[in-house]
Amino acid sequence: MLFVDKVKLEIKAGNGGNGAISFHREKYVDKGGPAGGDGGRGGSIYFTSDSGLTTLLDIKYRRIIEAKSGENGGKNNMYGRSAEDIYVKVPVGTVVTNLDDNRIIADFKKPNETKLIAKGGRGGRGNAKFCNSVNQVPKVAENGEPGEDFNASVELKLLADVGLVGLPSVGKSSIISCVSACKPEIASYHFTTLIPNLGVVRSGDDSFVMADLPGLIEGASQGKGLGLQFLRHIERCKVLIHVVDMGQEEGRDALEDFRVINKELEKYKTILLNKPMIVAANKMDVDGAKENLERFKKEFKDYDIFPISSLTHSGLDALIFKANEIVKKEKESALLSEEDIQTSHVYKIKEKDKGYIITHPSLHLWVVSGERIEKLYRMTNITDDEGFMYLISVMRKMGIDDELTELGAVDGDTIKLCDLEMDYFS
Ligand SMILES: Nc1nc2c(ncn2[C@@H]2O[C@H](COP(=O)(O)OP(=O)(O)OP(=O)(O)O)[C@@H](O)[C@H]2O)c(=O)[nH]1
Ligand SMILES: [Mg+2]
Repeated sequence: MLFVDKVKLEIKAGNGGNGAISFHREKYVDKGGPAGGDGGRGGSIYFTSDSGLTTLLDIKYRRIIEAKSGENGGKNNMYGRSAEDIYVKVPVGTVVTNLDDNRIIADFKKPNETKLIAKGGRGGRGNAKFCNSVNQVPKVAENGEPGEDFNASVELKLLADVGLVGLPSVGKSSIISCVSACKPEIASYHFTTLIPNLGVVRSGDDSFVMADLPGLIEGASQGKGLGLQFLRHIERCKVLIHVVDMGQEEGRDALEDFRVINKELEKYKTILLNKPMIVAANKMDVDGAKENLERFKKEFKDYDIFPISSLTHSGLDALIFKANEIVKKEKESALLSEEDIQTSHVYKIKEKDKGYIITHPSLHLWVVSGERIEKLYRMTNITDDEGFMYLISVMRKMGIDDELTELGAVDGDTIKLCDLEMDYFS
């Protein structure tokens, strides 16, 4: 069974602080050295999977998750303070996709995994860092690197590992409410549960997803009651816990109940009956339950039977321990087949990225774009001549000048980089 919950929002990591341009001013020193400090790092955004959560409610109504920017660098080599990182808790089964390029950024399969979702920008270097043997008084500093910023879809995809099956009112919802944070409606009338409920169950260091399903009745495989619609979901569970009412307060017979449900499962698809099944003999607190259990055990010797009471909470640990054991085993064999598939992956060798692209949209116009060059531009403080010269020199080093000449750019042509327009001179 797949339960999907989806939230769309913007994720914005903090920008790096700008580097400072400043010089030492000391009374008896003629020309002080450069002393502009670096900007601080912008805050990053991390998600952590938490087995205590089962929904995306915590972030459902947020438009944006945003981290603060780093502080700007200061005089006297003062570093700007870095911003704090943000940690957001999400349930196991959460998948984060960058909607701008449709890339899956993170897929949380286990509890307590922490993954970087958006990286904060690096702080810009202050002018002290630009001092070298040629330029002793650099008037250039970097702006902070922008933090990653994108639209994301955060989806919760829970696949039930264990399904609770049984007749109405045998106590399926009561069990899930005892062993997980899921709190469905519980009542003495039949078909209290109309839609499946999912809960995350912890067992030692492991956790698995349990589904509380609507009750099945005789004829469910033919569409009677609510059964049919959900039988299909049971197919995807790894383990079934068949809940039987040993109290028999409704005048039913536990043995007969068990046969009826198994027959419906088999009629729907034999594969359902071939799934690992354990029996939860519920309502053991009721008078006469022990006698029924003895009869049941004699009749169904091949099954693992766990006497429990969701009223007194007895026997639940052993049941969950066993269910977890089987889930783990099933997951391991599923993992093996996943690995088989992965070996057939084709790995692409990444082409060496030169960091820019030149296009020539009209006669005297050349446009330079690309992630690396645009980032350099955004990070260079070009309000100052020296900053501008720095940008030009890096562009030259990257080979942009040579390539423009090769492509046929002539003196006086316009070179456009983001919102900056420059004249070309060879
Ligand atoms: N005495 C006793 N009563 C129980 C126990 N477990 C559940 N009940 C009662 O049995 C009734 C039905 O419980 P539910 O958990 O709603 O049963 P269900 O199997 O989810 O029922 P549907 O959703 O209708 O299929 C409720 O009145 C519960 O309080 C138990 O261990 N002992
Ligand atoms: Mg129920």
